[in-house]
Amino acid sequence: MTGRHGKPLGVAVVGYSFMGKAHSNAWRNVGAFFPDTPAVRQQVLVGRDAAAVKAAATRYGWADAETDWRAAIARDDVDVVDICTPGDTHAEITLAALEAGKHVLVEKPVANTVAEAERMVAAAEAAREHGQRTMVGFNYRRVPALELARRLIAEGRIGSVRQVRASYLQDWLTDPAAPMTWRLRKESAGSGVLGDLGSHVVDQVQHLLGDRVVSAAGHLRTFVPTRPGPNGPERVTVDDAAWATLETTNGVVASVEVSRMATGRKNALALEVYGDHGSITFDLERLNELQVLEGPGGEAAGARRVVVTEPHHPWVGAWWPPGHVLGWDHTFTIQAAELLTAIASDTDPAPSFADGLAVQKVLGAIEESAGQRGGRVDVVHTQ
Ligand code: SOE
Repeated sequence: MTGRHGKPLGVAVVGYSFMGKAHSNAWRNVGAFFPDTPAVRQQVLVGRDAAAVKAAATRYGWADAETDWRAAIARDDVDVVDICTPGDTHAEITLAALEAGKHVLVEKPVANTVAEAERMVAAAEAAREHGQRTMVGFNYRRVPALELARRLIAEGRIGSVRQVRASYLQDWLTDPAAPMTWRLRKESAGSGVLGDLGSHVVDQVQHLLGDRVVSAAGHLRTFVPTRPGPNGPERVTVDDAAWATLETTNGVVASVEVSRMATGRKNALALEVYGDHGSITFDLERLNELQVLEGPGGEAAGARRVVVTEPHHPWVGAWWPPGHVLGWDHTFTIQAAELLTAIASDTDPAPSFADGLAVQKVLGAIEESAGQRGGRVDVVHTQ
């Protein structure tokens, strides 16, 4: 299958480090595993360091490298702009790409502020009239086990949900000598672990429940206030860890805990959903599994381990035979496939920019609450 003009859809990825690499791998593989999606051509990889971006482009299979994202967006052979840059540039690049008539995929969090996210939603709505599609890269929505969990919850298999326990813990900042990065500066990252990992968690809470968070109480903490910077010690201006309790429209209470200083935890996203007659739990470090308890059961009741590798499980049929597990990188390939499918079928892909904005509002409420010693703050959704 080809793009709308009979030619492969040209893709530009802006950013070539960790996320740019993950997305490059996705664009490279998507056609092989999802042959019914429109064909793509890896047209151009964008980065500021000419030599480094050129080397990355060669390594990851891009036709060209470019140091100016505006030049990449202006190209006629680019149809999709995929933004993998720090959050402070998301709004500017997105608005320019939409203005230039492109489809846009933007990494999470959608933006650094609610105001920026609102501008992006408005621009996406206008561009939609011209058939342009927009999507936020909450890649954990593409973990087959989590999509199965969402479907089971929606079918009422664990009953009416009362509470959620959600955490996302990493430890790459445990050492106080770990150097400054853009992720630790408010001007580039917007917030610390709250936006980086908290955004995934809040999106999962809302997505798994099909519900919106309507109030939040939060607490933020920066454990290491200065770190070695390029010009000597530099102040860390964002949070290292964050905690929150959230309430949803349907009265579900979720506890959230995120940290990049949880010694020994590498990339531990854990989600536990408790209903009135069952529960579902998930741990990203065991990505192909769900623990499911359906109904109260009898003497031998207990959660059963479901290995989510059957061809009828979400997206799994595109990959390997049962038991041949998937990994973190597959989520990005599935994400690319979902966007391409939406482009080909003229439908709205999810997660939308409005979903990104809904997350941003919750993050904003957590920050506001933390600034007033944890008082509960309402979240008002207009979409
Ligand atoms: C760094 O904490 C990071 O790369 C996040 O930015 C990603 O969203 C997460 O998936 C893995 O960790």
